[in-house]
Amino acid sequence: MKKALIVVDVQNDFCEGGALAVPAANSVIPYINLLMDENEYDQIVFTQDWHPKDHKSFASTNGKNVGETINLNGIPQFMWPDHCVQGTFGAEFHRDLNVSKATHIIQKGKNTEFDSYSGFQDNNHFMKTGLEDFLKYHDIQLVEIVGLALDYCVKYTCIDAVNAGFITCLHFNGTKAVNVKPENGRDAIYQMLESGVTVLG
Ligand code: VGL
Ligand code: ZN
Repeated sequence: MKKALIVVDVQNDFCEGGALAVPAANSVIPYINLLMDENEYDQIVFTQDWHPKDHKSFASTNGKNVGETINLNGIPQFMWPDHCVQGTFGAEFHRDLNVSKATHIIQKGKNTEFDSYSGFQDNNHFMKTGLEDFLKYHDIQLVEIVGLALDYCVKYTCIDAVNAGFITCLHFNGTKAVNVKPENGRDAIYQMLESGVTVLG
């Protein structure tokens, strides 16, 4: 059985001091490095939030305040601070993450009009990123998922992995929530369990 590790969005803007800092984000990095050192994965895929500077998920692009929700192409869109702008320091992987272990990188959120929490597809389910094809091409049957943020990109990546037919495991010790509302991380775990994600640790 072939296994992949998917490392979601461990980028400077989501880490301590970043534009969209996830509380205690940096604590996932040593855990993820240890997993990668076990050398038990056939593929290690990193996802990277990679937005144009005028992305429509940014409050600034729409003249809105951070925390508001707008309608974007028919679906609700939370207004984020500018983050992970292509080519900036904030979009780079954290320097403590062992990036040399990655066998493939998926960049997402590149279309100004659509946000993309999942590593598999945008939030409107309009375009796939190529992650599913990559994993299936390499005969991956099981995926383990870690990274940031539990209640956004990790959650949607896990649920799409199940729906694409992969046995899907979340490492609870390898993820942290944004918790815009304090219960968001907990609710995300329940939604993932209901969808058929196995939660480890
Ligand atoms: C993310 C909010 C906006 C994430 C990305 O990686 O969880 N969250 N863009
Ligand atoms: Zn984003």
